[in-house]
Amino acid sequence: MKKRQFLKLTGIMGAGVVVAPFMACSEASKPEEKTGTPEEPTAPEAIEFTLPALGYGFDALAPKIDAMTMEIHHGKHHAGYVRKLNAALMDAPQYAGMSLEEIMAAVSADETGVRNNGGGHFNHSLYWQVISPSEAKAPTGDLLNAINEAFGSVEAFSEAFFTAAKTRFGSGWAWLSVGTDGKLFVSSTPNQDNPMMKGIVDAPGTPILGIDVWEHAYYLNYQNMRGDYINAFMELINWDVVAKNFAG
Ligand code: MN3
Repeated sequence: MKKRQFLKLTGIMGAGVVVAPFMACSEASKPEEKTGTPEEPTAPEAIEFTLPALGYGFDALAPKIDAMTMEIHHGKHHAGYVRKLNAALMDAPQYAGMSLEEIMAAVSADETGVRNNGGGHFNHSLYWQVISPSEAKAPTGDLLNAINEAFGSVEAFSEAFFTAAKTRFGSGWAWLSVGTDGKLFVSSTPNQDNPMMKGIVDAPGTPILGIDVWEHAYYLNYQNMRGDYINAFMELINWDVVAKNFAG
């Protein structure tokens, strides 16, 4: 934010031809000094989100999700959301000091930069975790009980989740979330929206499992066969992580 305000200021100074030449000269020299120090970590209003490490190899989920898809998805798509979120927050000082979760809860529909890129960062951070390599291939314990209570059976949950992901028109996500009543529910959202965005979505809640159904998540391996990707994803789900999200 400081840098952008500074550039605006120097733009005005540059346009002001009435200022004395020595002033214009000294102002013009400052942007070069600034570019020598790209990081300003000590600025109190600086909000810098970072790309979380994947925590496992790009090929760890192959062949269900191939290494190139993982590398591009994490290193290009997710990284891009983080970068653009940080840029959007430079113009949104009302979010200073907030966690990503707090920003999601507060963002409004017309704040497209924070909505799309904050959502992109939140959603992908969850996505990498819930498909991390694991031996836990089915829900157990309290989570199993909650699934049975909400859906009747794991099979019925799987069908609801699959359908939500398959029928999401265009780009978006499908979710398993804990609702405000404490019960589990399945929903889907367009683009990078998520159930945390209580000012935007129809069904607010805390997502504990999410599948990305943007084509970039599966097209290299599955082309137009979104259903095959969803089935592969569901076989990859790390139910230990989902249970931890549920408990948290
Ligand atoms: Mn994605």
